[in-house]
Amino acid sequence: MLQSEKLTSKNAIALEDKYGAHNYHPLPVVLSRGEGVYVWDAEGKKYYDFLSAYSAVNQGHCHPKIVDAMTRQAQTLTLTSRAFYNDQLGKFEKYACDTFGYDKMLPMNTGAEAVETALKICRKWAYEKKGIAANEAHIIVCENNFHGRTTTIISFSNDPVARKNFGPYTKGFIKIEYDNITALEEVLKSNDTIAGFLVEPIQGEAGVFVPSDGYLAKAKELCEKYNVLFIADEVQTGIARTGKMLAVDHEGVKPDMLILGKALSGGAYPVSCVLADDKIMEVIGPGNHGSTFGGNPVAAAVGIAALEVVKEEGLAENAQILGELFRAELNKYISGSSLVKAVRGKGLLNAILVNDSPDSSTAWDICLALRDNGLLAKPTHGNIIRFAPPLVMTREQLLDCVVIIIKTLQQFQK
Ligand code: IF1
Repeated sequence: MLQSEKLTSKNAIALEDKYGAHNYHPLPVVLSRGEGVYVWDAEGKKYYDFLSAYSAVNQGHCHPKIVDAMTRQAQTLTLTSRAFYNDQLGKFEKYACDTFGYDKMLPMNTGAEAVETALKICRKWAYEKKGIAANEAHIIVCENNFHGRTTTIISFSNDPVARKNFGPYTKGFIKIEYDNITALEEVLKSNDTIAGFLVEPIQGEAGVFVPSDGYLAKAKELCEKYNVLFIADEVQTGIARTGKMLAVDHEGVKPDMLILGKALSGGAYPVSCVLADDKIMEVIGPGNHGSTFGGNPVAAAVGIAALEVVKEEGLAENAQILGELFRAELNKYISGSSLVKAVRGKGLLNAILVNDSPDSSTAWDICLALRDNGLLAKPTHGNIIRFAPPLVMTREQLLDCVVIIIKTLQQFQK
């Protein structure tokens, strides 16, 4: 079989089913092309993408500026490893540091790797700067978190599907309720082995759970008071998704460590990083951490282009405005419907709660019908449907999508 051979959707699904590990349950649609807010399946049917590869494709599919940066760099130099310098990485590091207001960046590839990186830096900082006794450091995490798939990260997950039978688990994590500032303070004041607090500014996988106003600012304040690093996982919420460059910007919080991934490349290439100031990042020396591909020249070229697009095209402002419009339009429908309980979210990271049990197939069936009507979205936790289109969407396109979504929901109205 040649790579250029054209497959039907049916054949493509059959191949994945036979030869691929079954670690996913995809919506049955086979995509073969993307441009901006649209994707096309193998038979040429066009869809609005309302997942954006879990918020990686904020800048839209195949953004010409990002593709151009990637292809030009791919034809020039792709990989040197960090055994040598390359002439792109420093530019990317400076651009990201200037954009987000940090002294230093540590580049990696995937979100999970960047989370692991932050955890390692946090522990090392705790022993070398805070003075916690060897191997005693704890990092506070939140219930229903999602930070990736590595053995350490799933060790502090409470999702049995992600975690069961992957033990023994990594120690050193304390789990508290999300959006509960008292719970955070209780742990901080009763335990002097706390190194950091790792938090998603909005919990994505938990079903787009937005914490109460002021939660992040208060949590940051408490972390300062107890000399604990506030670590924001903005892999999903960052890079304009929620209507600001970062979700923490809504509360004017500057994390001690900022974790970025996904849209840091516009979905063109795996690019992630941790940003921190020198007083933290200086605990990392040669040999302490690294990656063959992290900081490679293609990633660096793509990363700069992806951030430039976000600024040049005002994607944060667009996400803010369209997000408000989206929730307002859906709320009009919800007020007269018993099928959907609520719409929630920030910017263009939203979800609807289907009024049925998480064990029912209603949300999945709605997503199949949305697909048939030309819009792709995926259920999470059984009865929640996430809506996260690329941020390059226009007002007209968004209103067109609202029509599709409401028309589809009406098909399910009993
Ligand atoms: C999958 C979810 C989203 C993330 C946060 C780190 C990572 C992620 C806040 C790790 C990744 C992904 C991974 C993807 C599904 C997806 C997801 F539903 F599972 F939770 F987006 F909502 N921090 N999230 O959301 O980044 O290593 O994947 O690059 O299939 O596991 P990664």
